[in-house]
Amino acid sequence: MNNYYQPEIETMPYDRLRALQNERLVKQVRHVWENVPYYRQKMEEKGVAPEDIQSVDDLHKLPFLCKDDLRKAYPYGLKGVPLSDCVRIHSTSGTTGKRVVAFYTQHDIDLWDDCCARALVAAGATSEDICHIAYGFGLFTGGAGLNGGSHKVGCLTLPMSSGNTERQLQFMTDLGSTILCCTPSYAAYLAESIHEQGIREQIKLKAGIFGAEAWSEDMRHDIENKLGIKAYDIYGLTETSGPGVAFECSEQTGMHINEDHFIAEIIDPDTGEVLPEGSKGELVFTAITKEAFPLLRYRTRDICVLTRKKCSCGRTHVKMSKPMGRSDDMLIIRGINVFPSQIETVLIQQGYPANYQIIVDRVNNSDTFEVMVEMNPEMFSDSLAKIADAEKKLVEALKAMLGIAAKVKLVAPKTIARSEGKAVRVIDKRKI
Ligand code: DLL
Repeated sequence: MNNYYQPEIETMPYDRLRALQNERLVKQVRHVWENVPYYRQKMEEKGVAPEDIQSVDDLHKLPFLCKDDLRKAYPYGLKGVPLSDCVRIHSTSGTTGKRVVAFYTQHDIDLWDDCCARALVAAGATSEDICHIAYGFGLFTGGAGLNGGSHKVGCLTLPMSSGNTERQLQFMTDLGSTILCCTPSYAAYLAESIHEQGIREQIKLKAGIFGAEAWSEDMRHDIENKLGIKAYDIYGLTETSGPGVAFECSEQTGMHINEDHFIAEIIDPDTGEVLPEGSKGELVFTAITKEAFPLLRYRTRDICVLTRKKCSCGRTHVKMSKPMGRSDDMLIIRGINVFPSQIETVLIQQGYPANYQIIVDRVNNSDTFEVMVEMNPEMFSDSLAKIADAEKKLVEALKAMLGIAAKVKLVAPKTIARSEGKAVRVIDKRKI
């Protein structure tokens, strides 16, 4: 039982943890230098050689990597091993044109599964549990990551994937699922459906592991009350394997970062300067054990705070706060990454002026997504039916680009407020 709690690593004293990180970092920098010409060139441009990196204290000497580098190096430019050693890829959701593609060796998958297993164990999972995974399976990392973790813990694993709520509820009640893994918005939706159908008494859930998008403490309490469970946060990104980079423990005051695999830094997003512990800034990760996609100093764009305050659970790994926002303009709507530039591309392709506004809100714990678009002056005299038709076409084009549905409203020319400085393209009313 609980055989994936790894106290020798998870409660390791700080000095031993640092020694382990130093050793792994030196080895990883050498691996990247020898096998990733794209990053080697970045190091050369900065005048850094592998010998300059002897410990975590030298990390700041290395160049950053950001999403743009990943797009430039797409698809193979940041791969650290021959393709024949890779066993899988995953990819980010809904980005423009080139997606981010991450590669995995079998060893990478094993370590990733370990990280997810730790998250499950921290939420109370044992081999007695029935783990219901309603994150998407496929290119998205959510389903595969928690699936691997659940196997390691020895839970009976239900690889449900997302959607088909009726089937989710049927299995949940018939098989007696005890742990639910999905996005917080889907958890809230499932909770609503359970209430509507009056089947709360037939549900045996005790814990939920929810992540991949921002969610508030209010939302946590709402889900916990409706489902009678404890709801735990989990964090990760495709570029660093997927979920399980960090996870909540029983204290529920931040997520422990798996520091034996990832070194975390907080930087000033404008200057790149490394900030002291406790400062709010952009989270940067260096993966020190990944073989196939070994990213060094990857800028996540997530804004948060790190703390090493003693945790009552006994784990010593640093804790990150819930992400408080992003330092780029990416929105996460119903779990899908959306960039305003994608919407602009669709509008221009369809012959509209780039005068638009995106309005995102959260109603009954579910994201609403509306795009207001100024019509062309010549459309202004069109019949209502013609305008409705044009709106429908835009809805379809946006769905094809983003992978999620938006409500589209065509408005009269010059009705969207102009700004003297940067245009206000996004109104995000969600309270997070
Ligand atoms: O969302 C991986 C994941 C799957 C995490 C399942 C947790 C559970 P991406 O699609 O690459 O990967 O999106 C990564 O999602 O940079 C954050 O902005 C956001 N994000 C992930 N987890 C959380 C969380 C997965 N717990 C991006 N809270 C990240 C807030 C989160 N935002």
